[in-house]
Amino acid sequence: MDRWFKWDIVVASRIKELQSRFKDNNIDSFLVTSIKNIFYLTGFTGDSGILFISPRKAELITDYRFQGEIVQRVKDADVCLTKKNYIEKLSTQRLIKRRSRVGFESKYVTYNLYWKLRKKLDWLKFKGLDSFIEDLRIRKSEKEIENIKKACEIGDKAFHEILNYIKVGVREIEIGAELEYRMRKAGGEKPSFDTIVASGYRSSIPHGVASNKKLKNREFITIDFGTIYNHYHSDMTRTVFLGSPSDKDKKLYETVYNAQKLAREAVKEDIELRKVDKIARDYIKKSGFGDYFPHSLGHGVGLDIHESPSLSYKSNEIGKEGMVFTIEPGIYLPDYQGVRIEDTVALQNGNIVTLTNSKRELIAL
Ligand SMILES: [Mn+2]
Repeated sequence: MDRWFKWDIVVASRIKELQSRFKDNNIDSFLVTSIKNIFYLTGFTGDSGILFISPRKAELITDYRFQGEIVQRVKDADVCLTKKNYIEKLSTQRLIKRRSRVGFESKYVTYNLYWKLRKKLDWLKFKGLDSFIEDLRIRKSEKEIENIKKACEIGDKAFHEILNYIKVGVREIEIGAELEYRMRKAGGEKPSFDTIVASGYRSSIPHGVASNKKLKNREFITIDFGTIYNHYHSDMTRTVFLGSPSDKDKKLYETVYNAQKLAREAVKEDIELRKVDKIARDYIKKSGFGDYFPHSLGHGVGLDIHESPSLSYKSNEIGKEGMVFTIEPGIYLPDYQGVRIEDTVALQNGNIVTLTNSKRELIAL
């Protein structure tokens, strides 16, 4: 037995926007299988289901585990709770029978699922689109930015609290654990990714996940972390110093600090994002560290920790209202140490708003 929840359809602006793009993509319907994208379009917070979008309607097929408040919160799609296989259930729907060309998320549909779809929905032609929904996600609403901002504030607070904790002899994993615990206590759902705490020689690895290494005097400690609030991620990196830094250490830090500042100051609406990357990169090059900044300047942040836009020399994207992304130059000297400074920023009302606000000047503990 299936159970239906049918609402008076007021198709949400997001689903409506997708429907308006059917024609240009040469499709007459779209099948959403990524659970994050289903959440984005309907507010569904269950962890399994499929969403079928026809030119005028949307139907979410899921199961009884999500009955009750999860289903009640879904907007702009009829919901079917079924005991059948989702694809089988979908294949019997009137909504899909009349369609002929369905788009699907080629980035997420597995080879197995693809063949199953072709078999069960054999009257349809399938067209893989790799960023149909992601193209919408790139520009955030005010509410989405608020969630990211809140996640960033939780990170700032936790970072401030663990500064007292950073001492000679403490292990990197202890710093990471303490930071994650404090973010949880402040309302963060879980870490955005495996917390990076990389001290001394390990700070010259761009992504050194917290290890058993003990902190020593005269070391940089790179801490890169974030949390999730209402499904939205934060991302921040600070590099602190234990003891008193040498002139070489100071120059290393200052170079990254200045490059990050120049890049942040350059962000504005309609700028080519590749230019922002270039500004930071040129400054680092001019300072003599050109060979030691091996990654791109930044990435979009939202429902995923890494999403569009990208800030790199290859980027084709232009800064637009509602975009949220990181600015994170770093210099990693092999057999020495490294420094990275990262903030999450938003483009709002034509201006850059920095959402992570922990002190950026060198903190020597
Ligand atoms: Mn990042």
